[in-house]
Amino acid sequence: MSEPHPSLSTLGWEHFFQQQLTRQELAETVPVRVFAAQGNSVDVVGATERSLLSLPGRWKTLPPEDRPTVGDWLLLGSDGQPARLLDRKSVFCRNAAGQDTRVQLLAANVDTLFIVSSCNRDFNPSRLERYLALALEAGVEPVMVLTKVDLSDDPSPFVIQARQLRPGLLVETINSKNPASADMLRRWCGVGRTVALVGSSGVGKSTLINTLLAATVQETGAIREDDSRGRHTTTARTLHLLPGGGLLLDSPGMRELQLGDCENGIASLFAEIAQVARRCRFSDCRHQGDPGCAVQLAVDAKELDPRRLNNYLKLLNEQERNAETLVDKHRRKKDFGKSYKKSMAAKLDERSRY
Ligand SMILES: Nc1nc2c(ncn2[C@@H]2O[C@H](COP(=O)(O)OP(=O)(O)OP(=O)(O)O)[C@@H](O)[C@H]2O)c(=O)[nH]1
Ligand SMILES: [Mg+2]
Ligand SMILES: [Zn+2]
Repeated sequence: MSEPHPSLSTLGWEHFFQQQLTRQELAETVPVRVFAAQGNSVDVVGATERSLLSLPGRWKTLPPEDRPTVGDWLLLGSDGQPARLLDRKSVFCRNAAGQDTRVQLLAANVDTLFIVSSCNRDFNPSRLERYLALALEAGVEPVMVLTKVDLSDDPSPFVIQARQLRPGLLVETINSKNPASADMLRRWCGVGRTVALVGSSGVGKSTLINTLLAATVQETGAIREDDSRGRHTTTARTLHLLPGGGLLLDSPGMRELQLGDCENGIASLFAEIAQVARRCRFSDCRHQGDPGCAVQLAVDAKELDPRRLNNYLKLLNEQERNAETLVDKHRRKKDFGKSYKKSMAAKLDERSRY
């Protein structure tokens, strides 16, 4: 017996997407959600079908941010081919790893980000701050999920450290292998809600997804004994529909999360530093031994955490290194804005004729 197809709202369809369609598109196109995207092929799920499509030639020349990524909504034309990519509610991107300075999209239309870390040697506050900055930049609610609580004699130091990363941050401790323990995460997995799981390799993202799905859909792999690191078992980003509603996005543990355009996310995450920095003598103070630096004074007085200051400066530097890319990106955004406005004007024009 084949499984019943999910409704569009189960897949995360909402007014925000619906209102982007012209009358003609409403009549002639079919919305589908991208469950996986690899190269030029996209695995899409709609209310009546699931199919693996090849992107038509014209999509291949588009900049990465205008091509479909996992979580995106696409309109399929009457020929069954992708016709248009809908505007995103939220998007995660990073600068591609290594020398490549291009932007790489990680996921779109995510409601909640589970930042997964385990209660062991792999726990690293500065790395978690990268993910937090990413979530805040995208306007997506972050939840810190600390796994392997069953292997820890006392998980409380990890919880305390995680809570210090951001005032009011939600921190959950679980055993990813235990359904009763993982259940507490279901409150973020309501019908049509999309949760993305990120974190280093081996922290238990795929294990958690299997447990919540009550099925083994994702392969998992043992971590290395010597340093608790994972073996990069998951290699692609994929969406999974939970039987009771909700969508989970598994992703490969990242070796390197190079932050791209993340200025606002960083400012929001390190708000306490920005607040003290207003008292620095010079408005362009780098907080690195500059005269009259209030931030340095606050660190000396133990009012600011030196680790946080270091990470803040490091992430800001990363921004500057990526500046050239960002200039390109902003130019593209501007061009995109122009064409978007033009298409919106055309759409409104079309509507006013009915
Ligand atoms: N005891 C215990 N083991 C866990 C827990 N979570 C994950 N594991 C184990 O940790 C190992 C790695 O889990 P995965 O789910 O493959 O980790 P991942 O985050 O998906 O890793 P990548 O796909 O490499 O990014 C597996 O052997 C899991 O069985 C947990 O909460 N408790
Ligand atoms: Mg995995
Ligand atoms: Zn300063």
